[in-house]
Amino acid sequence: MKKIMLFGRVAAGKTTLTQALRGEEIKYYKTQYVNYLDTVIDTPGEYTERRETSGALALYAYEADIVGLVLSANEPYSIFSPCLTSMVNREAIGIITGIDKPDANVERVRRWLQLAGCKKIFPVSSFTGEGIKELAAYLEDDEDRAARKKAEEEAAKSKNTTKKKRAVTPKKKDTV
Ligand SMILES: Nc1nc2c(ncn2[C@@H]2O[C@H](COP(=O)(O)OP(=O)(O)OP(=O)(O)O)[C@@H](O)[C@H]2O)c(=O)[nH]1
Ligand SMILES: [Mg+2]
Repeated sequence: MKKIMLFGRVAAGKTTLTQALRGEEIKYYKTQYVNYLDTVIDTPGEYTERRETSGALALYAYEADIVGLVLSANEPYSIFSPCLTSMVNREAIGIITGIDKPDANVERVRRWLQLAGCKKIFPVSSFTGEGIKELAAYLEDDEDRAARKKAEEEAAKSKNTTKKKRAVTPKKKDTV
C-alpha cells in the first residue's frame, strides 16, 4: 500500500480511519505524537491547527506518497484554505469521514475539499465501513495489485476444481 499521511483538525477522524484502513478494532485513542506506521502516518490534530507545529507536518509529508486532507462530514467550517494543495509536494486527496453521522453534509464538505484543490475525494465511514474499500483500492501499489490478482485467480481456480469434482462424482444410485 502507498503510504498516506493524514492531516486534519482534532477529532476529524484520522485515527479511526487509520484503524479502519488497517483492519484493526475501532477504539478511541487520542493521538499525541506523529504516529509513523507502515502504511499510514497519523498526526495529532493540533499539528494541523497550530502554526508552531504545522512545519513538522511539511517535513513528514516528504515521507509519504499521498497526503490525505481529512474533514468530518458534519464540520461547520473548513480549516483548509483555498488552493492549499498547491503548497503540498505530494498528491493530495480529500477524505470525508463520518458520513454515517446524522448531521452529515457530504456535498458541502466535498466543495470545501475541491476548493482546497483536491481532485479525488473519498467519502467514508470508519464505523460502517462504507467507502473504506474504495479508498484502500486507490492506495494499492503494484505489489498489492499483483498479490490481489494472484489471490483472485487462485480462488477462481479452486472454485472450478471443486465444480469439476462435483460433476464427476457418480450419484449413489448409479454406483450399485
Ligand atoms: N459516527 C462516526 N464517528 C466517527 C467516525 N470516525 C471517527 N469518529 C469519532 O470521532 C471522534 C474522533 O475520532 P478520532 O479518529 O480520534 O479523530 P482524530 O482526527 O484522530 O483526532 P486527534 O487524534 O485528536 O487529532 C471519536 O469519538 C470517533 O469515535 C465515523 O466514521 N463515524
Ligand atoms: Mg488521532
